[in-house]
Amino acid sequence: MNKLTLASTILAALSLSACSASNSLAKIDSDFGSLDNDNDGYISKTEADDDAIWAHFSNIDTNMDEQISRSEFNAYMQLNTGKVAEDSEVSESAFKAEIAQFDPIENDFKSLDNDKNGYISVEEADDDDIANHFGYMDTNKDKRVSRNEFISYITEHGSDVAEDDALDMVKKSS
Ligand SMILES: [Ca+2]
Ligand SMILES: [Ca+2]
Ligand SMILES: [Ca+2]
Ligand SMILES: [Ca+2]
Repeated sequence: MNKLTLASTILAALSLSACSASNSLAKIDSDFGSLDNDNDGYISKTEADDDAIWAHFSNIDTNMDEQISRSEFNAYMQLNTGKVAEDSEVSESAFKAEIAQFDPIENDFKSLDNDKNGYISVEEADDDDIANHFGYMDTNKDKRVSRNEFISYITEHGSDVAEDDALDMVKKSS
C-alpha cells in the first residue's frame, strides 16, 4: 500500500466512525422546560445526566460553560431539525420559544392585504412587520399567505403570536 492510498484509507475510516457516532446518539425526548428542573433557564450537567440529552451535552453547550441555555438548545434543534429530537413536541417547544421573541401580529387579514387580492404577499407582510411569522404561516410555501393560512396559524398559536385585531378576527371566525 503506498502512502497516498494509506492516507485516504485512514481518512475514510475516520469519517465513517465520526458518522456512526452521531447516528448512534439517542434522540432527545424531553423539552427544555421539563429538563430544567429548577427553572433557572439553564440545563445543568446534573439535570441532564439521567436523560437522553446527556450524550448530546457537549455538542449543545457551544460556549462550554457546562450549562445548556435555551438559545443553545434551540440552535441545536434547528441545526439538526428532525434528527436529534424524539418527537415533534421537543422541536415544537423550541419553535414556541422562538416565536415568543417575535412581535405579535396586531392587524387582521383585511388590513394586511393592502391590494385586496386575497393574499398577504411578502411585500405586504414586510410593510406591516409580520415578516418574522411569514414563513411559518405560509404552510404550502407559495410565498403568499392566504386567509386560511392566516387563520389557522393564529387559531393554533393564539396569543403566543397575535393580539388585538388579529386575535379578534380569529375569535369571530371560529
Ligand atoms: Ca436548571
Ligand atoms: Ca452553555
Ligand atoms: Ca395582497
Ligand atoms: Ca401560502
